Amino acid sequence: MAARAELAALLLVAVAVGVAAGFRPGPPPPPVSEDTLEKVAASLEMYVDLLPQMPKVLGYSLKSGHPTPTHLTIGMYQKKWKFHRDLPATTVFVFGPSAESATFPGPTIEALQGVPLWVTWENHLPDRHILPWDPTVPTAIPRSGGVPTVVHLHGGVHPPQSDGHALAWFTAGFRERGRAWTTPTYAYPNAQSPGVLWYHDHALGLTRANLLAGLLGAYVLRNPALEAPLRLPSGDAFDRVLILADRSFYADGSIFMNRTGDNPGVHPEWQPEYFGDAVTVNGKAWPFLPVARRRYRFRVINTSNARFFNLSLSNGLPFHVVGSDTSYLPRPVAVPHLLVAVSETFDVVVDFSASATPEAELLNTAPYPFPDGDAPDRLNGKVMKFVVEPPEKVCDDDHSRVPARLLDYVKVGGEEAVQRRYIGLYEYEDKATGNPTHLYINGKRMEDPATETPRPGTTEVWEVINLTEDNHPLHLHLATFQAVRVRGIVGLEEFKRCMETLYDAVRCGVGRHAVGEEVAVPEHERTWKNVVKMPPGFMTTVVVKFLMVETGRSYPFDATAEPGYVYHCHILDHEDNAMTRPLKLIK
Ligand SMILES: *[C@@H]1O[C@H](CO)[C@@H](O)[C@H](O)[C@H]1NC(C)=O
Ligand SMILES: *[C@@H]1O[C@H](CO)[C@@H](O)[C@H](O)[C@H]1NC(C)=O
Ligand SMILES: *[C@@H]1O[C@H](CO)[C@@H](O)[C@H](O)[C@H]1NC(C)=O
Ligand SMILES: CC(=O)N[C@H]1CO[C@H](CO)[C@@H](O)[C@@H]1O
Ligand SMILES: [Cu+2]
Repeated sequence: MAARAELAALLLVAVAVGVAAGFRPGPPPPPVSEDTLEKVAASLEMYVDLLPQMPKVLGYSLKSGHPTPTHLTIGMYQKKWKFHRDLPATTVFVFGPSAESATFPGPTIEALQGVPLWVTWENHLPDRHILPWDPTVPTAIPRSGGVPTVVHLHGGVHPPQSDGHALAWFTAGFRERGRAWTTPTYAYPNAQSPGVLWYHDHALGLTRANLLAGLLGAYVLRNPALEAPLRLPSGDAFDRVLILADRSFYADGSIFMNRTGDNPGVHPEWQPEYFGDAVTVNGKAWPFLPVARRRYRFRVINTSNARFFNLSLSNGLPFHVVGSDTSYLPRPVAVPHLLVAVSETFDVVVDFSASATPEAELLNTAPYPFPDGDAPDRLNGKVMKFVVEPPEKVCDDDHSRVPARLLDYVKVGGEEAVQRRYIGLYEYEDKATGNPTHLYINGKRMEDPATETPRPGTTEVWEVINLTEDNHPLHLHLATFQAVRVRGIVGLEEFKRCMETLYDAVRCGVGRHAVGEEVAVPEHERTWKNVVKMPPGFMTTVVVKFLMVETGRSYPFDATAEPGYVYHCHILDHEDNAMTRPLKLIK
């Protein structure tokens, strides 16, 4: 098979480069079994650590009360972090204004719509990685050691030079730089509407390891003039970011990442999906938060490598979803449970005044891998606990509300689309083991020339066809998009065989095949998103806007500059190997 021969050649090159480059693995880990890892997680008593509030860094300065643009320097440091009262401190890679103040997750950057922010991201990481990585997946491998990193602001609408292209990586002191590197200082115009974004590492082939190590943090964009009239719960105590991440730990506190690939002959270390036994929120395993009998706003960000969360509250309180990814919904939608894909975010209000119980556990029921994998167990089926004040302490100074209407953006439309593209998601298996070896989009590698080349200011329709067994959360940089139709594929085997030969949806008769069962897009996902879940065996039609959805106008910067953007699956283990393609806007 051509793809296989090509892959083998690629691997040989990667291994040769790795060896020649003095590829430095971390120190060998102690041997460990799945049982031991589960025991470590099970030994951690739930709900003993208070949910941390990450430090806030202002992305603007207040000169005589007037917000003005500012320039921040945020570094990446190796340090120790306590994930649980009873777990020894863990070595992590984390963001912070200084080594002392760096946290897991990093500080929450608060920016204002219309006030640009510059950030110089500095790499202060040591020569060796604390986690395994695999030189046989396309990877940034510096000649002189060090940990390559580059920062992507997820959900950000910003110029390509500031997008954190996978090949714009750099090592400590900018000693070595990837070939797409252009600048140490990133510009965030903050022209887009208010919402929750998050920043994280995006280095070629290392994203899964760098995020597992802790290189991630929240970025909240606000617009008081627009948002204050909504009267959603506000202020640091009542408007909180919840960053979910699953991790497995060795008994000595170190983060566990399996060093043995499922197909060690092909990829000695790469595994198709990372699932941790412990669920952490804001850097603590199963924390608790005392809450008053009033409304709270939670901005839930799923930063797990591969775990989906199907969240619900044990006392039956609903989530009033007010936004998803970086956009508000037109009106709130109350749901009893919330399915959060990797890197997807939901902005919800919970009203604890209605709680019939003194406690509310945040539970997870999503199978892993999603949707056909194992059911969550007594460990990863729990996320955190809210401890509700007694009923006699009803809070009468809660002036917040769940408003009837939120914010509006340009209509989804779709008729104005200038281009229809078919995007096929493929997984390749090792014939002998049946285990996945790699995943591609449209059968193409990341380094193959860009085929998705939209023009700024336009709308396109993308038909995303899942030919694998997983649900892949697709993420586009720069653009926002939303699913308008999810249709089953009939005659799947025939269609799949054809697609794996021709890689051409039209010639494979997509019109005949994508006529199956139609699944409704949930109401709370009908807004401008930057991650859309792509269920397997379905063709999902998405309308993609390469423009500002607030105004319908094109971008206030040159989106066609080098090095361009990317789009990819946000299961990090897939993204790294190599479900990623360039997204190059053209004039
Ligand atoms: C690591 O992966 C290998 C290969 O899939 C597997 O046999 C082993 O059980 C895994 N180890 C743990 C601790 O999960
Ligand atoms: C999420 O869990 C609830 C039960 O808590 C279940 O009814 C629902 O079907 C689940 N959603 C998905 C998408 O699996
Ligand atoms: C986070 O997203 C990843 C990828 O979609 C998914 O595998 C994981 O389950 C999600 N976790 C949460 C907490 O939503
Ligand atoms: C869960 C699901 O529907 N998975 C499907 C994804 O697509 C592949 C091939 O198209 C099917 O085999 C899976 O069943
Ligand atoms: Cu994927």
